[in-house]
Amino acid sequence: MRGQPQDFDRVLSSMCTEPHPAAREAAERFLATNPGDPATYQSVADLETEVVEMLGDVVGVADPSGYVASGGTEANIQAVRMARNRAVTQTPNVVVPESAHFSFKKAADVLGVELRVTSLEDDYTADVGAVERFCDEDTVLVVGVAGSTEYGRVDPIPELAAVGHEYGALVHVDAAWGGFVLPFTDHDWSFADASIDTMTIDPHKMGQAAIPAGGLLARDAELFDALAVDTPYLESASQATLTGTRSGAGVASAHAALRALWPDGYREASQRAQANAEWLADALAAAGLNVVDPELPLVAASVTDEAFEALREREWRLSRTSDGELRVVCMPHVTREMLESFVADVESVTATVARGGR
Ligand code: 0PR
Repeated sequence: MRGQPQDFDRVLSSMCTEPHPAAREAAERFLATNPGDPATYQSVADLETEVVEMLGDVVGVADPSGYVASGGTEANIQAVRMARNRAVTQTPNVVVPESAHFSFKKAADVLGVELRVTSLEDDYTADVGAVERFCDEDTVLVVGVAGSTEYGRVDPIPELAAVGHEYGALVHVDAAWGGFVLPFTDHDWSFADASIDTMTIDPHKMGQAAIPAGGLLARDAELFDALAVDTPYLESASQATLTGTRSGAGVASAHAALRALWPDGYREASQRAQANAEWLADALAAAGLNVVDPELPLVAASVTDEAFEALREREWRLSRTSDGELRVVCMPHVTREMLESFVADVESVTATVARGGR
C-alpha cells in the first residue's frame, strides 16, 4: 500500500502548515544534502548562511549567528545549553513562565539544570515580578515567549530582558510560532525592541517551510562557542549544532520560503490569519462559548468534553489547552470557508449536547 498524508482541510490544531510551493520544490531538490558537513555540501551551507541573514531581517538584528535546527525543541534545548555551558555555577537554574513550551522541560532534563516555572498574569503573559522573585545568582537563563503555544500570548520581553541581565543571566525569546507574525504587529518582542541574547524562530511553522526547519539565532557569534565540539575527521573543524547529519531539505525550503514571502507574503498571510481568528472568536462568542481574545491568530474557547469529542468525531483535528478549552490555530491553510463549516458544527454539537445528546 502506498501511504497518503492527511488533507489539511480539517486541521485546526497544527502549528505547521502546507509548505509554500517554492519551499516544497526546494525541499525535494535538496533531499540528498547535509548542512552538518558544510565543507562537503557547500551549496546548502551557503543557503543556510543566507537563511540566517534573512531571519535576522525578520527579527530585527543585523548579522546574527545561527543555524537551521530540526525544530523549536532543538533550538530551545541549545539556548539552554549555551547558557549552562557559559556559566560558572555548579547548580544552574533557568527561569521560564508557565506558558513556556514543554521543550524546556526536555532541555532541563537532558542538561541537568533546574527549571523554575513562574506563574502568569491573568492575561496569560509572564508575570515579571514572579520571574524576578525566582531569579538568583545561579540563574543562567531567563526565557520569554513571543507567541505562546496555548493562547498565542506575547510576554513583556524588554522587562524580562532587564530582569535577566540584572542577574547576569542570558535572555532567550521563544518566537518559534510567533516569529513570522509578530513583525506585522506593534508588540515589543524582537532583538530590535530589547537586548535579548538568543531567539527561537521556526520556518516550519508560520514561515511556511517544509519540516524540519527550526531556527536558532544569537546576537553574538561568541555565544555559539559554548556549544562547539571538535570534529576531527570532518573537513570543517568544529560543530555547534545538536544533531550531526541534518536536513538540507529543511534548509533549502526555509531559504525558498523566505525568498518568496519576506516581507509582503508573510504580511498578507499574517493579516489574513488574524482576520480569520477575529472572525472565529466573534462567531464562537455568538454561539455562546467563552472565548479568549486572539491577540495573535490563535483562538481558545471553552467547550464541554462532550462537545469537544463530538467535534473530533466530525473529524475536526482539534486540540485543547491544559484548562480544557479548544484551540484553533489559524495557520495559512485555514480558510474562512473551513471556519464557517467548523462554526456550523460547533453550533450543531452544542445544541445537541444542550438537548442531552438527542
Ligand atoms: N516553542 C513553541 C512556542 C512552540 O509552540 C513549539 C511547538 C515549540 C517551541 C517546539 O517546536 P517543535 O515542535 O518544532 O520542536 N508547538 C506545537 C506543539 O508542540 C507544535 C505543533 C506542531 C503541534 C504541529 C501540533 C502540530 O501538528 O504543541
